[in-house]
Amino acid sequence: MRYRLLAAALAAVLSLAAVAPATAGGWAFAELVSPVDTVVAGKPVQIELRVLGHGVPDQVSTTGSPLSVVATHRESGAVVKAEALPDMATRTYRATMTFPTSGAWKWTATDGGWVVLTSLPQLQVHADAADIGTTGESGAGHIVRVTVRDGAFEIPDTPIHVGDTIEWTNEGALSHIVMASDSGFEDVPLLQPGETYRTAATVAGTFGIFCTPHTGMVARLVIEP
Ligand SMILES: [Cu+2]
Repeated sequence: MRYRLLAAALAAVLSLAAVAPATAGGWAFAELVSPVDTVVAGKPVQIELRVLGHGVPDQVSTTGSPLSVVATHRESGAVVKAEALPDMATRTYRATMTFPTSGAWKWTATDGGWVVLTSLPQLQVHADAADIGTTGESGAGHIVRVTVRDGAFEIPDTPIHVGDTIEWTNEGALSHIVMASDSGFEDVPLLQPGETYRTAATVAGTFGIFCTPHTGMVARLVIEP
């Protein structure tokens, strides 16, 4: 009896450890204040970010350190970097960025400490202004539903193919992100409890996915041709 209680207590501690933040002393996610959706290649665009303590919307704050924003062109691997500087009055971070090439870019923001490496919604850069609004997602394939829980990703056994849509639903009590360092994988930005976000499977491969602050949240996602 005593042994069983001890085992249960140990299991509880282990499950807590699995979703414990990677950095001691708290952490925060970053997100865009408003969507960035009319970007033209070669034209500077203003980016505004904010940070959410533990992913909680009412804990918007800043330490005064700039955010490092890194964007990767998914097709070529070209990288654009910027420093988003804090504005203590609005508690937001601003940067001006220029994306040289049209197409899909994935990007992240972090201050290297408290604000953990956070994925932002995939950015579609257009070749010219006339092009905006004409390139919709294909959505030709199936919808594959993945459940995000506090501590784990539940990926269905059914194969995922290029052209499919992956629908991520956060059924946990915490906020999460889903990202991979590989540019072939379209990241999922900040997902609050109950929220759903759709990404497109556009590149075949095996991707190691993770949620930065929750070190136990890792999985392997296979996208077949
Ligand atoms: Cu998480």
